[in-house]
Amino acid sequence: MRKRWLHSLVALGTCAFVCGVFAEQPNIIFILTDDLGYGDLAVMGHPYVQSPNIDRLAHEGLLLEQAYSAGAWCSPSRAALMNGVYPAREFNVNNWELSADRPTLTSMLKEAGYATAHFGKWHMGEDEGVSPPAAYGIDENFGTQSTGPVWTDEEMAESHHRERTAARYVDLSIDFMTRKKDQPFFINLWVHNTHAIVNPTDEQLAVYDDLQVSIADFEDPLQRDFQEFIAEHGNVTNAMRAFCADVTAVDNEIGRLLSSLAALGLEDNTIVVFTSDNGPAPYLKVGERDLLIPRFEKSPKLMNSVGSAGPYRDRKSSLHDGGIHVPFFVRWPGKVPSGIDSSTVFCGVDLLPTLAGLVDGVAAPEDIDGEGLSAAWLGTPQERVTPLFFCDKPGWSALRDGKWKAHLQRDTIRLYNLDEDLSESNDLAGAISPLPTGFRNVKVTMKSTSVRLKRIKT
Ligand SMILES: [Ca+2]
Repeated sequence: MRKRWLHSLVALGTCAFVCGVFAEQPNIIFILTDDLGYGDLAVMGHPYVQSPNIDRLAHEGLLLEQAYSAGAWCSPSRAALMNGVYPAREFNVNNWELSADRPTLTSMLKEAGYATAHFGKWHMGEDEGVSPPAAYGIDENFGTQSTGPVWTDEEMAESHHRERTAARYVDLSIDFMTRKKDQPFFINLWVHNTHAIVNPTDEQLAVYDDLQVSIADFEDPLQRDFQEFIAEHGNVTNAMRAFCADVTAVDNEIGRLLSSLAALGLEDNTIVVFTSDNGPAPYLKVGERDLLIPRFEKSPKLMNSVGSAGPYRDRKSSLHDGGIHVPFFVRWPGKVPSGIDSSTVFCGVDLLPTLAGLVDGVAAPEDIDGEGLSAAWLGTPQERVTPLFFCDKPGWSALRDGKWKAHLQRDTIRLYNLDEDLSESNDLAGAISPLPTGFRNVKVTMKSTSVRLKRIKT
């Protein structure tokens, strides 16, 4: 695991501003996967997955090793990417609607002259009367879990529908950038892979016909998960074949997108960002099957995920790193140096202000939580001004400040040193007194924000 062959970051970016590289507005393609874990790509150390196209993005661009989603599950994470605000501050957990009162990445870019599109899963408001993606400055959109336009019921009933969606979204993206190539454009390509149901076609599955899983190939936290999985299902190989096939399927589609980008002559002036909205999904045990929603009832095993959080503890819905620490790559040839930045702590809330720092005529709102980290993208690692805060449901919040990560659950505080304890297994809260600077008021800080979220919920 973690046998990465990327070389270390070499700072090349010092002339970026001086040389006037922003004279022409860059296009931006933002690829968001769904429930893809930190360890679920070959470049991130997965022992079986074949992901050559996404890996190429990482190799040609910058890999931010300390990158987080702002939420531990889909909706809050996505809202934060769009408006740069912590989910705990104002995300409406009653109807999952993205705030219509704030500027978003797309509305700001549209105002700056960009053609804007969203293709794929939305999941920031789909109830009747909720604002559609078009209300957020998006010129063209198509996908799911919004007030439209979306797939028809007939299309969704087709065999392996979910496994064919990425191809449609990439078709739409290619068509959009072909028509808009003479003006700056922004595309949200938010695919469904690798969210359950993971049910690849025979053709997609054939890549992994010969795969046999050895759980010793994975980090300790996942070995324990797999032992439980095997105890219930007999083996983990079939589920792993399906999961790997789902990653490779979307990788093929991303390869097709990148080839078209190059064929259009747009590769050098396009920022491509790749990440995931949260960690790998948990698998359901026998006693939890009553939680299955109707669409999974016929195939409960397909609800399960064998995605990998690498060395990190827990999975989706957890504020341990396994739920929120995600793969994150940025490619911008000639501007963003290739390599690994292992020190800059980046979060989904930072995407809007960071991109604002790379596009002329766009200024991030002052009252957001994200920090502009464009200098890190251009080759100079940055320290955050404020600690990262996580809270997307009542009763559990977390802070990350440098190497320290603190959790507050109910009245209990736990503290971990991530430099020495990636799996957050050695609680130092009782051993260190006083707490490190920045955490002395941690209870007050986290509780006050948690209380705000609780009020929204009720
Ligand atoms: Ca998700």
